[in-house]
Amino acid sequence: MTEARNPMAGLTTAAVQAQDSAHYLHPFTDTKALAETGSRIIVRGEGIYIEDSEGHRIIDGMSGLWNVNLGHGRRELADAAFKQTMQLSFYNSFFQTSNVPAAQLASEIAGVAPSHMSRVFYTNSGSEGNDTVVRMVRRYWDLMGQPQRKILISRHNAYHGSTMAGASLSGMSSMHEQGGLPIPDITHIQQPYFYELGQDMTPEAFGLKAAGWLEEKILELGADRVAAFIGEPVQGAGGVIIPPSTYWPEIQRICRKYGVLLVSDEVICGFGRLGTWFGCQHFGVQPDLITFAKAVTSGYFPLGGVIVGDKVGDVLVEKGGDFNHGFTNAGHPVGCAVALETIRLLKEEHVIEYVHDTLALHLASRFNALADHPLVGVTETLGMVAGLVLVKDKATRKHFDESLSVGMICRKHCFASGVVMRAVGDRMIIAPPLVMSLAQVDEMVALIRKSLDLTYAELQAGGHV
Ligand code: PXG
Repeated sequence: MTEARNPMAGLTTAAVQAQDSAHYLHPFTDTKALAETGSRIIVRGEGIYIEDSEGHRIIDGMSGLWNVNLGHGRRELADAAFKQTMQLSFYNSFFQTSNVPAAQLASEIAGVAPSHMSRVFYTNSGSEGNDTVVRMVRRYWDLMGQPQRKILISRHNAYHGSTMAGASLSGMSSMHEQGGLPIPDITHIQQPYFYELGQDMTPEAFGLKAAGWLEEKILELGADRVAAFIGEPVQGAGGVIIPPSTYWPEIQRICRKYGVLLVSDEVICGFGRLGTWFGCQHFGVQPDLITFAKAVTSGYFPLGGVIVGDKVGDVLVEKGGDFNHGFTNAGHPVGCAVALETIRLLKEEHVIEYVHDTLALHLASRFNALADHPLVGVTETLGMVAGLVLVKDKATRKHFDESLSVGMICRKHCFASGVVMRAVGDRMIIAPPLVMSLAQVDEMVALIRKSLDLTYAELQAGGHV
């Protein structure tokens, strides 16, 4: 039997679950609670589907974790990794050495990034990318003779990673409570969440108002102390919060007015998710720095980094001397080879054009039709991200009692019905692969509707609706 046909290594599901709960401390997980239910063991992926150890085939509605944009099991990506491993499995970039894929990839990324951005700093993850951002913007302002510009402004309910700086930039109190965060000189403003905060405003007016919170914060702190503003074009882990179209251009105007650097965290939006190479291009803004990770390799190899705009890059290079920051695996040749192949496939198969011109429109029409469901307060989509809010009462937008964990009930029914959806409180979200067929979108949305029906039935049985 080949290994592919024996993905359980001869073990039963229960045996793997026992190893898992005894030894594997999962990220963002209550280990004790998980041990009681046991993990779902995923053993295979093909295209838009994953399969668990009990043989259930499930649509991967989250593209792994917002990263497997080209779908599972692409031979071209495996071959690229294999070939590069045999050619040169690793060499570092620290001591005046480089490798072919790392140099080529930096050039390719500069080619697809906005035209004023020509340099790349590599990391292994989005979190390390954002740690790099913090160090890089502070270094920039030191070199500019303004060392007092140290503060980074982020937003509540943002997600920028789990390292000390990443978690500090993240606007999640549950993270800040653990570990004495945020670190100094990181502060937050309110998020541009129209459905919750827009009240009777138009989306456009609300977008301007929400951007205005940045100006208020800059003035409160003193502009000469503010180094940068960071935001995700669309907040992902926060529940697919899509800002009104007026928001980002106004944020950019404010940053420029006060000389504050603009950082676009594109760990989720980068490499095609919104139907453009980067989310900032959809919203029409030119950031000074872009954080990327995840889909740069379609999730086949851990790789991330920062794309550096020339305003910052020229200063770092011309005046900077050593930048005393970097990771062993920076520019890992195998990861860079996989990323090069990912970009080649995105281009050759016109994936981003397909998302922009066809797939996202189809997803929007099908997903937005769910708004007629009695549980759904609102639906929102942009590119290949979509979210809906589960409400007790559509007219008054009344939420369910938090203790019900209605999102987790819905998520359970999604899994059982054959589609992965992520629950963020009572927001249900998807970010499916960019290579779906239109028929697969229909199949996925039908399964979501079925799961909503099952959730409704369960809530009704419990007397909650
Ligand atoms: N920035 C953004 C915008 C992200 O979404 C990171 C940084 C950190 O990247 P790394 O590679 O260090 O994880 C992310 C990661 C979720 C979820 O529950 C989202 C992420 C990670 C884990 C869970 O939706 N995004």
